[in-house]
Formats: sequence, structure tokens, C-alpha cells
Amino acid sequence: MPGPMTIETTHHRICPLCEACCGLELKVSNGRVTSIRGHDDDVFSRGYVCPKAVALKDLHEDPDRVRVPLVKRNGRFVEASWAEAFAEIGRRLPALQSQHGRDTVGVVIGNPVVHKAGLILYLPRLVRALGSRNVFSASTLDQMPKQLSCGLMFGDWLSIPVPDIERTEMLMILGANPAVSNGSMWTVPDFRGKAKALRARGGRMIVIDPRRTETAELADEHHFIRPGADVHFLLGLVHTLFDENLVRLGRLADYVNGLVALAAAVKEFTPERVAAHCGMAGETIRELARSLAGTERAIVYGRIGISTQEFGTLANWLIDAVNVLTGHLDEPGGAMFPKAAAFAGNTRGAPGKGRGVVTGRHASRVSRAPEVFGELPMTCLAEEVETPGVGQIKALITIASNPVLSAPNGPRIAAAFDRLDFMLSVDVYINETSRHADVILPGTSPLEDIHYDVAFPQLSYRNHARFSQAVLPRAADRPAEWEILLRLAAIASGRGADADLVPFDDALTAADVRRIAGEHTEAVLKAVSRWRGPERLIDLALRGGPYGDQFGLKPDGLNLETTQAASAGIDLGPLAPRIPEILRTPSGRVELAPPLLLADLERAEKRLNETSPDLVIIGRRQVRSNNSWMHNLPTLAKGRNRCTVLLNPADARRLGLRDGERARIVRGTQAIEAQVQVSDEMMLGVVCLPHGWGHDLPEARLSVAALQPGANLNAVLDETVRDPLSGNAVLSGVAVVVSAVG
Ligand SMILES: Nc1nc2c(c(=O)[nH]1)N[C@H]1C(S)=C(S)[C@@H](COP(=O)(O)OP(=O)(O)OC[C@H]3O[C@@H](n4cnc5c(=O)[nH]c(N)nc54)[C@H](O)[C@@H]3O)O[C@H]1N2
Ligand SMILES: Nc1nc2c(c(=O)[nH]1)N[C@H]1C(S)=C(S)[C@@H](COP(=O)(O)OP(=O)(O)OC[C@H]3O[C@@H](n4cnc5c(=O)[nH]c(N)nc54)[C@H](O)[C@@H]3O)O[C@H]1N2
Ligand code: SF4
Ligand SMILES: [Mo]
Repeated sequence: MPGPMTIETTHHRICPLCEACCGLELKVSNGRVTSIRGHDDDVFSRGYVCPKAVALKDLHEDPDRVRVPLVKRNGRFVEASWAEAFAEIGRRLPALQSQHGRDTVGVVIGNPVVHKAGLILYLPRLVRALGSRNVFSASTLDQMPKQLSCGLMFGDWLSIPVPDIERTEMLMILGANPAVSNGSMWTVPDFRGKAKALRARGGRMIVIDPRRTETAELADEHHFIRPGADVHFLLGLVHTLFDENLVRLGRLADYVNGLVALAAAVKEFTPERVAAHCGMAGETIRELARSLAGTERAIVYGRIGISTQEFGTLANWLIDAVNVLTGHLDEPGGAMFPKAAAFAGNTRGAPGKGRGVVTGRHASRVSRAPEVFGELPMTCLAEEVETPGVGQIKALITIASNPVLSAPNGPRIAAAFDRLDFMLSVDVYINETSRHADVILPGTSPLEDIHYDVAFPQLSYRNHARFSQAVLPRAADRPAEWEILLRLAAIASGRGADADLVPFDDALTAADVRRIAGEHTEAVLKAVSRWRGPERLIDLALRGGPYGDQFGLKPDGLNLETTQAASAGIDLGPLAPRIPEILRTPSGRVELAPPLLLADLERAEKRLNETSPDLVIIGRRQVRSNNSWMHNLPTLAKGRNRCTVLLNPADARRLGLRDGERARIVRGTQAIEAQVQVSDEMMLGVVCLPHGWGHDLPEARLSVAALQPGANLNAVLDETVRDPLSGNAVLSGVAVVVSAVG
């Protein structure tokens, strides 16, 4: 209860903890957050929140959170001033680059970057200033296959269709658990409520997953599938559509290339032939194809279970191919393209045609893995540090990234970090990764930052624009995260650790504007002259965007000021059809049969004739967790041990394991242990462990997480396999041996 002298203030902030981007209402008294709840008037999330939102307070107040720069002296972190920390970086980083070349610095970019406007908007400046090809990110542990398949089909890396859930009659979900994850590559607060509404209006929801998940519990039907066999299941679906004459392109008929090539490519993949490999009945595959084709408004949606496998790009492509072939792409109630108010590549340039996407502009040094979207696969990171030669990584910058727990063969990555000449982490904890750093620069608490979602409106179930002001002030001497990245860019570009950032930022922004605005550059810059930093970039993007005021030409259009004034956000309406305007392929059509993908089908064909391993492992997400870094927050961490290995009862019997006992999980020379939880929600031959645990490594400062450390799933995953097209890691369906401990 606030006392008589306390002034309580109310603040609105987009939750940065997952892709649902819920609008929060926070109360603050005497500089402290006193309550966090859903913002009922938020035009996009309408009051929904999950239990994680309140953990923002824990995060802000966490005594373990790093608040001042740390520099390692004689193997121990000591506190330093910002000037000292930047000076240390200025002494060491440029020297390594001039001695060994620009590629000697690697950059590793983690998931929270996409949830912090300052980080995502200023990262490109740092990467450009470093000039290194050794850029790695969580994208190749996650969605790169989807980005590549959509890039090839529609011409832009982020032209990714999302389910129009509020108007559909049938939703088929593969390899996603939005009831727990709250949706991904699909920004959809309150998935559960929307799924219930779908069923209440007579719609049908089907889940295809090796585990009967929380989402499956909400659905009409659940079918088990062998991990990694989705490509074969989907080939069977597409085969059936052609075989049974169910293909209906509808409005897209005039905009599609490659129909005949696709029909030919799937000819041999009959449902009956792929069925055993998928662990499904051929008739089930045919029936699902008929239902999708026969339902006026239907969607196939796939997520991380579809991407983190060897056939990730093929499977993601086939999902959208099914949506096209059944007449459900770009139609209300189908899979539709959002139109974001700012930052979307698919609203820039001439509509309807473009340069498309290319991969392999360069390759990784050791494995020759092709560059995709300007990045190299995260699974190549360790070998690039370990292997001597020109271009070896000798210095590393990690930004909001914890690959020791989040990337396959984390122990190898940890060992590689110890060989670096210099490592810098921009992070909020001393954790499994940043403990290896020579310098840690602390990021800000999200409550101290302004926010605008740069990526997620491009993936939202409904169009909207929302801006959040900082909830709490930042200490006067603390740089914002964008200033940290900009100062690092100044160091990397030879301006020195104490460069004046104001003219540097002005010059970089002017150069960005000039590329787009040409002769109008001065006028555009004048129009946004009241803003600096990320706000200026947001104002530029909003005003030049599809709903923008066009710098005064359309006075009713959006700009930063009007967006800021709308504390509940601005609703920009339901998704609307965008083909052909959205297309940026060189042909100006949807490419149904990109040659790169057709050529890869041979691998899928081969796999059909190989025997599947006896036992494979998959991951799972949990409501009160988020990848590797929220286990130190008391409200989320409390309760029983959640890092349990799920086993089907028949597998448990066969392996002599009982509920509550400890099991050893082994692959090659790596082994972990976890408590057994027997459950018929698992498919036979599949075990399941959550990722992001393993907080028992020395020198981390995570006092709460260390109490229930759990086991690192990624210690037993295999960094030598990946999807060859996208470079994505294989985090699902990896063969393991499980036995009783002792
Ligand atoms: N086996 C298996 N592995 C997986 C997955 C899986 O399903 N199975 N999922 C993969 C996926 S989808 C992803 S996205 C990756 C995620 O893996 P990462 O990209 O490594 O992200 P996190 O594990 O979330 O770690 C986030 C890091 O950012 C820091 N951090 C948190 N907030 C901030 C902030 O505001 N500022 C700064 N500067 N730092 C911050 C944290 O302390 C932590 O070090 O994991 C992948 N790994
Ligand atoms: N609470 C919570 N929310 C999160 C996160 C978190 O860690 N915790 N992480 C966030 C991040 S970074 C991401 S990327 C998203 C991910 O969002 P989702 O993709 O919805 O996440 P998961 O719950 O991992 O769902 C993947 C599903 O794929 C299934 N699966 C595994 N292998 C296969 C396979 O081979 N085929 C098929 N068909 N299914 C398979 C798994 O059993 C699981 O149900 O979640 C985000 N939201
Ligand atoms: S679902 Fe939860 S964690 Fe995700 S944005 Fe909403 S409140 Fe935050
Ligand atoms: Mo992710």
C-alpha cells in the first residue's frame, strides 16, 4: 500500500521477455516497481500477460545483475569505470585486428538483442565497423531455415507469413508449442485464448509433434511424428494434393512459378512410402491433405521443431508450399503477411519485384559453410577459434548471448573461449559464457530503456505500432546499450575509446538516410532533427514507412511523436492480402520450386532408406523459463526441479528406469545426468529435456540458478551436423544412449 507521502506513477511498457510482446502496466513508487500487470487497453495484447512478466522486477533488482563494467585482472573480475573499461578494449581489440586482419574478431549475437531496440538498431553499425566475416547469432540455432525458405519463395528474408488465427477454421501446428512459448515467428499474445476461440466457433486444431504438448492438449487432434521426419510428412502432403487433384491456387494462380517442377519433385514421395519413416499412417497423411484442401480457411504453421533439424529449410519451404497449393496463402483466415509500420524490407523499394536473396557470398574458413543472411553457422564458432591460420578468431565479442548453454557442444565452446587473446561480453550477468570474458560491459535493465519492436510487427497476427518510454531512470554515468555499441564501433573504426559519439552518430545516420533519400537527405534529416540515437532511427523508419507521414507530405500519417502519444499503441488493422505488392523475387512471382531446394530433395530421398536410431532426444520449453538466462529470478526459479528427462513408459521399462530416478544421457564422449519423469506424452523412442540449464559451472555469478542447476542439454548435442542450406544447428532428434545412474 502506498503511504500518504508516496507518489505512485503508472507506466506502460512492451514486455521484452518473449515474442508475444505483451503491453504491460507498471506502477512505480519511490523509484521501485510495485506492480506489473497486463495493460487492458493495449490495442494489441488487450491485457494478456504470462507469469514471466512480473519477473522484470526481479531482473531489475537482482543483486547478481552486473551494474558496473568488470575487467579481469590476474584471473579475477574487478570493477572498473566505463572510461577504464573502454580504454582497455581500445588497447586490445584494434591491435589484434591490425596484427591478424579484420576477421580475427568474431561477433556472437544472442536472442535478447531482438528485444532491445538500442541493441538491434546499433548492432549493424558495430558489425560494419568491425568488418569481420565471423558473425554468428542465435538465428542459426533457431529460425534461419524459415528465413531462407521465405527469402527464396517471396524475395525478402523477413517476408514470413503468419497464421491469421482470428479468422481461420483450421490450424495445423508442426513443431511448435505456443501454449508455452507464447508463439514464435508469430507474435500472438494469448495464443491459448485465441485457440480456444477457434475451437468454440467450430474450428479444428491439429498438432503434429513427438511429444503430446500443452498445445496438443488444447487441440482436437494430436499425431506423433518421428523427430526430423517432417520433411517426409510434408512431401507426402504435397504429393497427395497433386495426386488427388486437390491443388487450388485461387487468386495466386497468376503469381506462381514452379508448379510443374514441384509436382514432379514430389512424385515419388507417396504417403504410403513415407509413413513408416514418419511413424504415421499413410491414410492419416492423405486425410490431413484432404482436410486442408477442403477447408475454406486453413493454415499450416511450423516453428522451432521444424527448423532445428537437418531438413529445416526443406520442411519450412513445404509448409508454405502447402499453404499456397491449398489456396490459403495471403488469404484471410490463412497464412498472411503482416505490414509493419517501420523497418520492414518488404515495404521498401519498388513493390512487386526485387533482387531476391542469395547465400554463400563467402564461406566459413574451416568447414566452408556458406554465409546466410550475412552470418556463419553458430556450430562453426568453436572450430574457427581453435583452428590456426589466416582468419582465425582470436578475439570475440558476445552480445546478450550464452552459447556455452545455448549452442551444441557447449563444453567445446567453453574450452575454445579459454584460447582467445581477448573476449568482451556485453551482458547483464557473469554467466556460463561471460565468465570467460576479459571485459564485461553491463547492459541496461529493460525498465531503464525506451523500446520499439523492430522485428516483431513484421510477424504479428495484427498490424500495430507501439512505443515504450523508459519506466525508471538510468544512472547518470551509465551509457545506454546503443551508446555501448556505438562506442565499440568508434573503437573498431579507429576513432578511439574517447571519441565524441554525437558527430559520429550524426554521420552514420546521415549516411543511412542518404542511401535511401538521395537529394532529399538534408530535408529528411531536418524533419527528424529533434531526435537522437534510436529515437531518431525509429522516427525515420515510421515516417518513411507504409503508414508514415512521409516527412510532412501526409500530415495524418505516423511519426514517433504520434506513436509515443498513444500509450495503448496504435492499431493498424487486421492482416490484408499483400501479393503481388510484397514480392521481391527477381521474377516478381512466388517461387514454388527454388532450384536450391529441389536439389536438396535427394538428401531427403536418401534418408528414407536409412534406419532410424533407437532413441533420440528433443528439447522442451517451460512457462517459467526463457532459454538460458531467467533461472536466477526468484519468482520464476522457485518450486521443484524442472530439468527432468521425459521418457515413454515402454522406453523406461526397456531401459530399467523408474520415475524419480537419475538417468545418464550420453552422446560420444559427453554425458549429463537428469531426473527421470515417465510420461506417455512422449513418443516411443524419443526422450525430452529442456535446454538452457547447467548452471553448475565455476566462476559464474548466478546464486539463485546455482541452487537448481539442472543439466545442459547442449552438452550432448552434436555441433558437426547442420542443415546444409541454412547452416542451422540440429537441436532435435539427436541419437543418445540413456541408462540408469549407478
Ligand atoms: N538444445 C536446444 N538449444 C537451444 C534451443 C533449443 O530449443 N534447444 N533454442 C535455441 C534458440 S531458439 C535460441 S533463440 C537460443 C538462445 O540462446 P542465446 O542467444 O544464447 O540467448 P539466451 O540463452 O537467452 O541468453 C541470453 C544472454 O543475454 C543476456 N541478457 C539478458 N538480457 C540482456 C539485456 O537486456 N542486455 C544484454 N546485453 N544482455 C542480456 C543473458 O545474461 C544471457 O547471457 O538458444 C538456442 N538453443
Ligand atoms: N516460456 C518460454 N517461452 C519461450 C522460450 C523459452 O525458452 N521459454 N523461448 C523463446 C524462443 S527463443 C523461441 S525461438 C520460441 C520457440 O517457440 P516454439 O517453437 O513454440 O517452442 P517449443 O516449445 O520449443 O516448441 C517446439 C516443439 O517442437 C517439437 N519438436 C521437436 N522436434 C520436432 C520434430 O522433429 N518435428 C516436430 N513436428 N516437432 C518437433 C517439440 O516437442 C516442441 O513441442 O519460444 C520463445 N518463447
Ligand atoms: S507472454 Fe509473458 S513473457 Fe511473453 S511478452 Fe507476454 S508477458 Fe512477456
Ligand atoms: Mo529462439
